[in-house]
Amino acid sequence: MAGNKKHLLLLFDRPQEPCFMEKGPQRTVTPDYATDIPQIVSKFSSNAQETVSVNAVSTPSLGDILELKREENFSLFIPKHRKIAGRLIDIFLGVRNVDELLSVAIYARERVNPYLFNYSYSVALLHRPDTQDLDIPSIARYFPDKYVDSQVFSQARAVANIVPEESRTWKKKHRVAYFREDIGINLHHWHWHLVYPFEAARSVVDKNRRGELFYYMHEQIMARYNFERFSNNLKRVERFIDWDNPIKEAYFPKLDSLVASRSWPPRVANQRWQNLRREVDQIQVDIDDMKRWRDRIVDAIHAGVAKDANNRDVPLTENEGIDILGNMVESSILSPNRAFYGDLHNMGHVVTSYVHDPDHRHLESFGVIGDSTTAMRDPFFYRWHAYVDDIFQKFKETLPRYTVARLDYPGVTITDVQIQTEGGQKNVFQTFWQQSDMDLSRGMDFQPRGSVFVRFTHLQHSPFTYTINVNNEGKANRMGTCRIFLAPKFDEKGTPWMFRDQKNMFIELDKFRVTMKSGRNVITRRSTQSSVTIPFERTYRDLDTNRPQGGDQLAQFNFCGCGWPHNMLIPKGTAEGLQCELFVMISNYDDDRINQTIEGQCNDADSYCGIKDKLYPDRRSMGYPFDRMPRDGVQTLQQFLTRNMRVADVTIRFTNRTLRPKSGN
Ligand code: CUO
Repeated sequence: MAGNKKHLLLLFDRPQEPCFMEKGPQRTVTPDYATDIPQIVSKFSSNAQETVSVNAVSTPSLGDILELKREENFSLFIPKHRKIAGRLIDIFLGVRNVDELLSVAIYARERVNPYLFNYSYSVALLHRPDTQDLDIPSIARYFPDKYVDSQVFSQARAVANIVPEESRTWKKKHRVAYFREDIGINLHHWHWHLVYPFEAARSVVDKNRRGELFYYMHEQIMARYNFERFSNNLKRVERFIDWDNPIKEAYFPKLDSLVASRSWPPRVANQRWQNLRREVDQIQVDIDDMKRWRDRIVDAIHAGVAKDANNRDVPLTENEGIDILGNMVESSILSPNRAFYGDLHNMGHVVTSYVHDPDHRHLESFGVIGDSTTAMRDPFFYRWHAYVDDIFQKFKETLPRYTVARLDYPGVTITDVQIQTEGGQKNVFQTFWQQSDMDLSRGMDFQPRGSVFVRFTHLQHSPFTYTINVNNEGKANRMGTCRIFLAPKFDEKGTPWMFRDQKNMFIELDKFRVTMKSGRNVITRRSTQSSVTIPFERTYRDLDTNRPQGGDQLAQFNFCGCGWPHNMLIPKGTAEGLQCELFVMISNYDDDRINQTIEGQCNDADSYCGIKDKLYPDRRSMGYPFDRMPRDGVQTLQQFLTRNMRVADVTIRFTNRTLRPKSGN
């Protein structure tokens, strides 16, 4: 049969295997484009139920894209890699229609490094007008080696060879690093960077407020990680500020790369950042370069003005400054002057990832922190991002404080806030462990067909409902934005917070529009509706078996895969109950509103991911009202409150029990 849109997705399957081997549930085979090896085709495709033919097209020149060998690892943080990824994306964006894309993609897939292919192809499918309705499958299914302990694969291979056609399930041992190594969290982070690349065609990179969202999404990761640390009697992460000092944290990934056929390099304790001289990656960076970039950025913050390449002023204004700064620090191609402000955050990842082999004398590749797919596993990721966040906070400290007038919603008073957990007590969140199964067979190259399930254990919470009582003193209906945040009630010493510190601990739980009639209103909202999360099924989606048939459900399913995994919405808490403060605010919708239609768009995790091809759906600064220092005289959260805000004392109670998978496997 002729190729069609859905066949484009088959090219994600079994990334190391050639196209002429069967892919997908129909065991579809596509020709090995432009190489003619019919004997092998017939040998491998004898079971195929579907064959796709593709049109001959003029083949693109792949040039330096081929310099990254198939067995090497790929990282967007490495300038050479991101340059060739940009070229490949442009090739995929440049072909005229779906038929040609299929041909060109098959041609490229046979030749290009599989990680590079997967990344560039995903970005292109997300951004081409004729393919953006396609769902990009979860990368964990195709490159499970980036998420799952290496032992699992040797077991999977051994058993898969003995019982070829049955589903097989293995238990994966739970580890203490339940947050850092959570598959869903790492998938969210990968997907976020897929939606917001920092280098590609300008039309792909230049999204509304992307520099600000880089700041905010990573600020929330830090707040969430610190919350988990509090749940385990640990202090907040210390930012990595003295770059000449050794890195205390060791990290041993225990992952094996199935594609690169080698393990990820570990980092032993007390390594120091070194100047990089890696000709093979075309990287030459000195720690002194990093220090110069840092100083120039800090100077720009203090001056309130950056300089572009022509030495013209780029003012860091109250509303847009954070966006410009985000692009400078990350950095993205939107940086006002990349030569001058450099590539600070990205190079922090790179320098750390090569700390074991800075001049390539051992021919080693980068560690997990050098790849956005795996970076969040490394404890040092949080020390580096704590540093990066601190730069943004320094800038925020220079901005005007919110006056009462910019916080209040005259005539709107919240009189009560509570949460009710299903089958539990009022104002108590319940957390526990849950097991789930994921089919890895799509990533198991050259293995017999049939499902290969891995069982993994992750954090979970009971569903709950917010109930918010609001009084609208006006005669007419009023619209507002309800903003819900959560933070620990006490600092690590057990003393009540100063507002200036607690504001950075608040994690966003939800944000939604409300209409209030005159008089008393009771607003209820379910935890599963959260504007920061996507449902568990979508994080781990299997496009073939979970896909709804049509209608509303299908539209929901088609929303993008970016979003915090829902099972990680509530931090773990403690057995005795971690005391927290639940903050609810209703702001005036007139000051929040963005005029646009978003129907059919990917928007259910818009707080952290924005909305595809649309404006960020909230006019306020991201993190409002906690993104500024407090007004004069405000020391505590209680003093910060205006009538349209309310705080409830809540606890998070963790029970050390493990629920079996829902499917009962
Ligand atoms: Cu997401 Cu540093 O930006 O990993």
